[in-house]
Amino acid sequence: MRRILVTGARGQIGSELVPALVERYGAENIVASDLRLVPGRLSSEGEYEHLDCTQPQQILEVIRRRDVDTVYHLAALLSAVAEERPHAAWSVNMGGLYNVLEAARHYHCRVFFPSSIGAFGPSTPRERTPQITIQRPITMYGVTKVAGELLCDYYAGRFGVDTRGIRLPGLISHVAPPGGGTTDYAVEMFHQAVRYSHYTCFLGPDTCLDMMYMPDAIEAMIELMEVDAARLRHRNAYNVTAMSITPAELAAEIRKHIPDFAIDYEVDPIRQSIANSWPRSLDDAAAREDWGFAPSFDLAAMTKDMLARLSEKTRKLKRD
Ligand code: NAD
Ligand code: AKB
Repeated sequence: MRRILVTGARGQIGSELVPALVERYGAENIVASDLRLVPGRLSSEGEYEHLDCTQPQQILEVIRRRDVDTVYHLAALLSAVAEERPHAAWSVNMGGLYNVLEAARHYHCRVFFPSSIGAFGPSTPRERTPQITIQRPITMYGVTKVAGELLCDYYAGRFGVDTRGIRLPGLISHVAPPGGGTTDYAVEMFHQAVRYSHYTCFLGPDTCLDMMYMPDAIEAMIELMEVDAARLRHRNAYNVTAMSITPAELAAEIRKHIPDFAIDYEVDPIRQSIANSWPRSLDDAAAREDWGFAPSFDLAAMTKDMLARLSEKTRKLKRD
């Protein structure tokens, strides 16, 4: 049985990863942690620790005291926030990862590291971006993701730490809001469509980016950490994707369910330039071949499910 620590657990991914881990391994084996204080703990959340990943002693202490053998290291600043606060992004994204890897080396833990499509840059082939290719990102977020991939590989090769990672696309979800990324538009569009039948998008209509529905991302993270290491030709990190879509295509899909949904565009030059430097579609053949990655939700299935769940949430709020 594993004892798992999740850092950054109050964020968009952690809010769904922690309950999934609790369901699979039992609440007594999961320790959620974040910089954010939690007012009350839910049984679906396992144990909770207030933990700042930039503080090495805190990580060491929690891992020792909780007898942790696996860390899902989610704490980070996302692309748009990182561009606004590059120094803080370096400190949290690189400093935090270094501290986690050092603690993992000391206590023989396995580490999951989520890289991103942000680990690529404008000189990367943008269509069907290969698993191994040019990685020269032009954002601080991307710099920390490439350096993070390399650092994880280094700890695996040099110290034998079992590090594994995936390059996640933009994640679409309905449980927790996204934390300040370039792909946040997709989540915002759903919320605004359900509430107001209208959305003003900060990326242009034809900006094509990879996306994935959260249940597929959670499944992929858990699967990758469970697979026999001998099957992994790559460690940090595997390309994964479920759909490559533009804001206009997402709006058209939403309109199939909400016919009066309207979208207009007020392009934010910073986030648009970040998006323009990222791939339009990833080649995830290596993940499919090595550990059986196979997402269940395409654009149509994801849209149907998102709208159903958000509508239910809205009805519940009105009732309460
Ligand atoms: P998020 O911004 O929603 O959550 C990050 C969490 O980290 C927050 O709860 C925040 O309080 C916490 N945090 C910030 N600084 C911290 C610190 N010093 N110590 C401890 N916790 C701290 O992010 P997310 O979307 O859940 O992403 C998690 C990871 O997945 C990140 O590494 C991100 O780069 C990566 N990722 C996310 C996406 C996506 O679309 N959500 C896509 C690709 C990669
Ligand atoms: C962001 O937009 O910053 C994230 C990501 C794709 O890494 N959602």
